[in-house]
Amino acid sequence: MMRVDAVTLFPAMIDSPLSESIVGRARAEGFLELEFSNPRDFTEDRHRTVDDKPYGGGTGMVMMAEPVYRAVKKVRKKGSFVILLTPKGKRFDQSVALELSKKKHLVFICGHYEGIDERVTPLANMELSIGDYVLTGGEPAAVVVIDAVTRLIPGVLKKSDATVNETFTGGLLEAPHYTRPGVWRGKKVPDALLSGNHKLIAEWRSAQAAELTVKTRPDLSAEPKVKKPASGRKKILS
Ligand code: 6GU
Repeated sequence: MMRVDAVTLFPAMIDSPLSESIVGRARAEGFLELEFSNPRDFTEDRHRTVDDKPYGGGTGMVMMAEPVYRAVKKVRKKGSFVILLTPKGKRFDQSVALELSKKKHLVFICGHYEGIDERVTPLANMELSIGDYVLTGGEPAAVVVIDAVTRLIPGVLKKSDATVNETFTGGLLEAPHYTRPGVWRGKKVPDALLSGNHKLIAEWRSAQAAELTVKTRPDLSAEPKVKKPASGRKKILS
């Protein structure tokens, strides 16, 4: 079981997509407990103000520190792992998903508008981005991260095999999949998959995976199986 709290002004942007399909079932079956904490509920002025103009000028609005701080404090416990979603964060990938899937309690802080007052960033144990493009807020990124993490929680997927052979876990893209009919609009399923020979099928799949990866993601082919230690400064014997 994993507990996740999302600190967001727009909980429905996260709740709704994560109520469907596999994650929806994981929630219904108690593998994932997802709750929301809205900074707007922690304001005290008549207009329940959560944002203000940026100091120094510029476009857009900035989320105020205090309502976010109070919303986080309400849900954070000892042992919580707090993640700030921001395009400035570390790039999210399958290895980060695997790391997060081992935590008992995750708290996601979703910025909206131009971002959150910088002074709340020390609340976070990690800053995460889902890629090099700009979203309207951290909410769609929270959906992506929670989805990728939930399917790694033991018991959520029927065959845990599905999480070891798949794309990225082995550092490669997956071989293509086919299902019935054997011939569809003149297109045949590759012979190897119809052979019933498990060794042949495994060999065909690794060859396909290698070829596909070199062709479309040469950056993944180049990546070492075991991450090299950060280069740059070499350790000096003293
Ligand atoms: Cl985490 N937030 C926003 N606003 N934009 C993003 C992102 C996060 N990751 C990629 N783009």
